[in-house]
Amino acid sequence: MNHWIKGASSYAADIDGLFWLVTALIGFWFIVAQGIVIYFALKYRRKEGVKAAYITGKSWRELNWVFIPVVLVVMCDGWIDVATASVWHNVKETLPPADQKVGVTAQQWAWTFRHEGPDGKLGTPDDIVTVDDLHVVVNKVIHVDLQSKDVLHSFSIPVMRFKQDTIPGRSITGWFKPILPGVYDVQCAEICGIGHGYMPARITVQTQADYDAWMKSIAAGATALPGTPSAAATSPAPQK
Ligand SMILES: [Cu+2]
Repeated sequence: MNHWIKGASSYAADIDGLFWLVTALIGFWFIVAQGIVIYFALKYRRKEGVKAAYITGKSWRELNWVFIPVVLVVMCDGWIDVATASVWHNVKETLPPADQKVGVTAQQWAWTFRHEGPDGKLGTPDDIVTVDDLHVVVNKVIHVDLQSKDVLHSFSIPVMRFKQDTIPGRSITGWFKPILPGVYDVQCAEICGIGHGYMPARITVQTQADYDAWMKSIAAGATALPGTPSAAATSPAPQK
């Protein structure tokens, strides 16, 4: 997976592991099922002088063509469930303490990001507010407080393997820990209107020193959106 989309968060490798497990199991059964269909289609094709037989499917020998694959596939399903449980728990059901909090507001068709200002708190007048330009510090646990102004959007950072819907009227907190500095794509992953394809953003993962320098460079021109304190500061409940 890393060959196509870098894994840049602490849990990216776990998500990729699940992706490959599911792909391998589904791929295996796809090849087996298609192979059997093609084999039988050729083996029992129309032949001169051979009459077609009517198969009732009542004998155990015939029923086993259904039951045995069902049991095997359900076992594979259980395998996926067990492998998924711990990753899901880690990514979606736990919320490690935040090193940095970011407010994310989606709207048709842009992302507004609110960064903690010099006071280290979110939802205060010194917040650094940007549009389509998110900055975070590498190797820090980032809490994102997701809100939407209008319709459903989905906040997706493919390299972080992070994706979470934003829902009008709700405040949803998610987390990721970036481990690779760089500039990466942020996408809306939910059709949200005619401009859906035009709401790309970027995330810059940088060292603390670079982040501080960036903060300083834009602090002079920064503005805070009035009257909308972020819920990230007050509601740490993880969302499933
Ligand atoms: Cu959108």
